[in-house]
Amino acid sequence: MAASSFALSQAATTLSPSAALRHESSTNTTQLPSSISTLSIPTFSGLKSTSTPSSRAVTPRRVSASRRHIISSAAVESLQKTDTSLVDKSVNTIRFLAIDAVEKANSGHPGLPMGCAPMGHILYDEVMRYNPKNPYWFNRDRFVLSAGHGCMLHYALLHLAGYDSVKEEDLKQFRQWGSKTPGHPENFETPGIEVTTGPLGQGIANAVGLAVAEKHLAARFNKPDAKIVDHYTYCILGDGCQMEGIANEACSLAGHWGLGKLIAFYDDNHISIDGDTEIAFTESVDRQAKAVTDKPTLIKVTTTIGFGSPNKANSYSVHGAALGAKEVDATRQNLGWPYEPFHVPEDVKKHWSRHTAEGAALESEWNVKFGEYEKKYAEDAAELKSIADGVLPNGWEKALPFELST
Ligand SMILES: Cc1ncc(C[n+]2csc(CCOP(=O)(O)OP(=O)(O)O)c2C)c(N)n1
Ligand SMILES: [Mg+2]
Repeated sequence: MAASSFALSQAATTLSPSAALRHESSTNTTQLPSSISTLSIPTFSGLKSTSTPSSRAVTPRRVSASRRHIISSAAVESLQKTDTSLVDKSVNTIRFLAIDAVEKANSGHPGLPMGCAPMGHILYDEVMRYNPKNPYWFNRDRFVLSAGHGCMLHYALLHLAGYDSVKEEDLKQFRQWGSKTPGHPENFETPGIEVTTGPLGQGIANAVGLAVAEKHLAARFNKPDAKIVDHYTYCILGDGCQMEGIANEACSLAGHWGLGKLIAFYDDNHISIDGDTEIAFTESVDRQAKAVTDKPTLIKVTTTIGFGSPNKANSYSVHGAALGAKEVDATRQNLGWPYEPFHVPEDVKKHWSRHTAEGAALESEWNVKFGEYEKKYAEDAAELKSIADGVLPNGWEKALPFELST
């Protein structure tokens, strides 16, 4: 086994195929992390499982006859009509916002958002705790799209969730100079984007950094009667991130430090920029998978890149180029999407609108908690505040090994 796959395996657990394929209502609440292994992924979504956990654990990734069969059959699979449930519609809204923005810009990466839309949907609609009207709320869950090229996924999610930074006009300005929706995510451009990503592997390394910050602050400031630092870090990483050494180094540390509140999803679509990953990447990244709560979690989700596109799904041609008008039409036809570009159906809008009130409630609940903490532990509260605001403590310059000239 390659050293790098060992590093990732320290952080690994996987969904059982049966859990991954079970279709449950989006109204189910998912407790994390103890029941993360039962997180259900809707079947309509383009997610599929290609092997059992035990066979995955021992089978190296090579172009086998069965894999070739999967590759050739997946385009047929994507021809299946989706059902008309609201979640289905909502997931397709994410897909078409990405398709339309890339089409309008005539550049970008539609394949990842089309394949990962269900994952993103589950995270932003069911799992994560955030306040769209205050992207900087201290105790929010963090999300990092390590495969930054697929950023239309993140922009579409922020848009649906109600972030003011990504309005319809911003989606229409995707990849334009000075827009809020650059071609790779930039944390200083777009409130809601936590980390600038683009160089593959950097995002997961930053996610490890965010998770260790959470763990450190929790250890430093939480009290037996007041858990004020308490949030998760989620990350989606792709094949390209897995190939980068830094991902393995960072995940090795995450495993060593036991960052149990780091949950990463590996978009295992076996396609990268130039073709099938089998041509260059045959590691088994989920070896020794085991569900544990004192270690970070890596969930391998097998997806179809460009899901829904009848002629381009499951191929590198959908990785980094607009689908083209003809294929966009064919995809609209295939997924039963009658709407004009950038349209968000009313019922989908309504479904997502609850996040504004829910997010505000989450933040004010935390504010009350912090107010109580402040009364009991004034010094700690002041220090945490200054850390959160990026203010250095009085006398910080005295710790420097040289004198500051003014
Ligand atoms: C360090 C680094 N090397 C190369 C690139 C250029 N690049 C952008 S996306 C990509 C392929 C990524 O493949 P994958 O993660 O499988 O994404 P998918 O094709 O599944 O969307 C490459 C090589 C990059 N962004 N960063
Ligand atoms: Mg890939």
